Amino acid sequence: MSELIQEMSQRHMRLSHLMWHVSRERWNVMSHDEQQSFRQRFGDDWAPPRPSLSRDGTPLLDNDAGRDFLFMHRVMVEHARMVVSRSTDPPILEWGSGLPGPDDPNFPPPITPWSVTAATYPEKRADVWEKELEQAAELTSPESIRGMPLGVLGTLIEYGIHARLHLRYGDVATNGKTREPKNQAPEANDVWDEPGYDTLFDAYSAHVHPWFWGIHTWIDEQVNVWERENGTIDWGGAWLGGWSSHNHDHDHDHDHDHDHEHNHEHGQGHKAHVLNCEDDTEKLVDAINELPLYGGCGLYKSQLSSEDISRLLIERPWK
Ligand SMILES: [Cu+2]
Repeated sequence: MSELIQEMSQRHMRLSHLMWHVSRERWNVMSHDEQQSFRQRFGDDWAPPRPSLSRDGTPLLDNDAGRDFLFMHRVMVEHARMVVSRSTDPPILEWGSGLPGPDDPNFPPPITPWSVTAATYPEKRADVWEKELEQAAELTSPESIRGMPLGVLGTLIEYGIHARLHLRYGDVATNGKTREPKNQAPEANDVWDEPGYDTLFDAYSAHVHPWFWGIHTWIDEQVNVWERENGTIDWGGAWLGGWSSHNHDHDHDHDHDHDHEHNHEHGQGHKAHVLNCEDDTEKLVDAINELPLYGGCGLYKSQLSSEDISRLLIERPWK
């Protein structure tokens, strides 16, 4: 098994990724008192400064939560590149030069089990997907990105094409499992921590799936487009939750030719962020379980509709 999959399927990594997503999505559902008691029990680290959804589940466009989304996943991508660079693993899957088309034979949407069909997930249909890709191309064109706040870009991606990519490529996990409800921490149970629990439907496992890196390297490339159009980003204050990152020097001693067009310096002495979390898994489990449950919808189901995104791209209310 690859070192990357081993690293990503650690219980600690899984809990941190799930916690990062659910705390910013569920924070506004808690009352002020509940938020205070959460802070008292678990400290401020996982109390999101910029929740990404309103109380009723609407994505928030005006508080820069989308900037946190872009930064945190950029750090995850750097961490993954660092892990493979110091192992004998192949490079991570890179979609920075473009998302797979609706009929790409290498990346077919899984539609086999009864619960994972094109009827339940319209994203899996080629006609629907063609339109999604068109809209993503429009959203991320230089003309559209010029003058768009970074946080707006992050939110339009997170609750648009990103959520739909998870659903399009989501499948029953390799170990045959599906987990409900999706925001609750799983009991300590080897089933959920097996490397084979890798479904893109669940933030507890999505980052174990190799296509996760395709999705997030494409997103990361859009951040590079943003910088070309609007200037260099200062990521100061972007939220990583209880994860901290430090710069890690490493050499690209296996000079894979995947190392194209990163916006940072190439070659020796390359610095990558490395993720680290001091919290023990018991604390993370308790904190996740303290958050209000999702109702009928789970992670990656909260979305901005394509119609909403089209309207926003015309009205550009952030201007
Ligand atoms: Cu994520």
